[in-house]
Amino acid sequence: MVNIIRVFHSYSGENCKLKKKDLKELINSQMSSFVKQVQDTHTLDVIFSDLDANYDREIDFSEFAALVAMVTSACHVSFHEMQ
Ligand SMILES: [Ca+2]
Repeated sequence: MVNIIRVFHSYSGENCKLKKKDLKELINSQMSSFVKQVQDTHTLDVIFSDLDANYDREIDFSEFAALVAMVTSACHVSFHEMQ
């Protein structure tokens, strides 16, 4: 949990919110094993708008936590498929 918060902070800066480019960097560098690399703008736009629950064009930690939950859930399914 602490690591998740640290990773978020390392990309969010002082205002504790991710802009679209920050989210792209975070996904591509920290979640590349689990989330297909976000290269095209459309995919990034879809992920970003799905997460931005309050439509302020930034991703706060609670919105980011939804992505962590989705990735964790997908990993759980993959884990069972490998057994
Ligand atoms: Ca938001």
